[in-house]
Amino acid sequence: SLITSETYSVIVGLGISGLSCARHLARLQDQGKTGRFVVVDTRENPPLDNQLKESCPGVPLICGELDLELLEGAAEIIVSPGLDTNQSPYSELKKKGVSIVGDIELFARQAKAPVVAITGSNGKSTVTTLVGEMAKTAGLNVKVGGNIGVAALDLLGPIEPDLYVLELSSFQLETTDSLCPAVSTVLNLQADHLDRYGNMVAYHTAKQKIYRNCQQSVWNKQDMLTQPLLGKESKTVAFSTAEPDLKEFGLRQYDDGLWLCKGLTQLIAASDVLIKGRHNLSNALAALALGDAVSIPMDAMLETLKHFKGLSHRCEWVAEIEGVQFINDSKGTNVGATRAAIEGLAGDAPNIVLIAGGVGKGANFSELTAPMTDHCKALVVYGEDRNAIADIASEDMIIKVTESLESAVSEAKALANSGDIVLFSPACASFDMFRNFEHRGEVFSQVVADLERTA
Ligand code: UMA
Ligand code: ADP
Repeated sequence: SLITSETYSVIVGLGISGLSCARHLARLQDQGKTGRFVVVDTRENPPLDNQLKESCPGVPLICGELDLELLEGAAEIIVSPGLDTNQSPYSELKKKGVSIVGDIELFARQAKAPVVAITGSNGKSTVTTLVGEMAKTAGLNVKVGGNIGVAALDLLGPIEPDLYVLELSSFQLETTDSLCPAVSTVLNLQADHLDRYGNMVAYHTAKQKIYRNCQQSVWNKQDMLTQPLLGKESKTVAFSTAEPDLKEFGLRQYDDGLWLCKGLTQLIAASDVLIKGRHNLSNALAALALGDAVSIPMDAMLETLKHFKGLSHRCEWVAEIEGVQFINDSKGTNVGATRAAIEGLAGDAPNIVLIAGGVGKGANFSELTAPMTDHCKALVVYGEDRNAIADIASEDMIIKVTESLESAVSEAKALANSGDIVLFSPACASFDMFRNFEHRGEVFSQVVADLERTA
């Protein structure tokens, strides 16, 4: 009946984004600003159907195989980021002129306050949270969300904040056209999601979209793929962990140690930044450049860097058992992240026992060979792509292939001596064995806690 009677839109997917889109359209409906809509999901039991019933009573939900006629007749289709719009049926629908957008497009049409937009292969959540904390320390009313787990549309309310800080995935950027960020950044570009993109070119193109219509841009001088190709007319500032040029953010060595600097100005000693590892200094510099671009006062930003402890599941210290440190880096979901974690924690001699495994998403693991050879004494693998990871380790390294994360942890414990680090940084997605990276990290921490009790 929907099809013949009126214009309507279809939300595809009932995960975190789909639910936020339904709530948003329901609000607009109450204000008489939009027509009817329906939610569909290819899964028989989508995860959030109860929440939909509760918060949007009366909104129809259709599960299972997609109804193509329903999609074709829609004024607009709003797809969840987990769905690939370059595949059937969306690619054909696009050719027929059906508008296909995502949740960030709906957000962009509504939000008025300035937006800090952050993407990249790694460090997004850390930088997004940091910029949010910096704004809070400065007394601003700031809302933080996006790919970080709080849907952007759930940030909207009756009163506009002073600032939005959004973490955006390449998937979300693909389906967004109206966003005009006050400042945008691509933090870095390392191979990820190749199962969906096929090659780095398509992934690069999606990430570059963040610079479209931005007023200012921030990019990583050590990663040329992050340089804005779109939005060339915008003001741009670079950051790097090398010595900065005049208006750039970077690191300078002084007699009393390494300092984070803007041009020639010393901002804060690296030793005063609480989050550790060179990758985190890079994240801190990016956050400073972004905050500076939207005029967050420098003293508030530096204060934040002194106290920000970092996020859970990102190189997070879990326990010390018999002199061995256990670190949970479950958010290390690609090769670049795991490489940064190894290099960030490395000691003078190889003292890391690395636990890795899961779903490799089409990645080439060989980029881990060199950092493992330099800094790891053993490798323990588990999960779907365990053998692909084991294959790239150098021959003289101790390698254990296991069947579960539980046995991987006990093997790792047996291989580590006092002074060593057991680093859990999977370099893979988690969905072969876990709900998500948080669940995976919690299981790791639980297994370590059990070991600690019996030690
Ligand atoms: N799915 C179906 N059928 C459907 C709809 C979804 O099978 O009809 C499947 C998808 O293929 C996917 C899963 O359901 O495997 C979840 O996808 P989704 O698009 O419904 O996800 P949401 O629950 O809406 O969560 C999304 C982001 N997830 C993805 O992009 C896959 C979350 O990022 C994000 O926090 C949330 O929106 C709020 O903005 C997670 C993520 O893994 C953390 N992101 C990727 C990453 O960071 O690498 C991009
Ligand atoms: P994202 O949100 O992009 O996944 P996070 O801030 O959650 O990024 O960090 C995820 C993991 O990526 C960390 O646990 C660490 O291993 C690695 N990482 C963090 N920052 C960087 C960086 N700037 N460069 C490379 N790897 C990084």
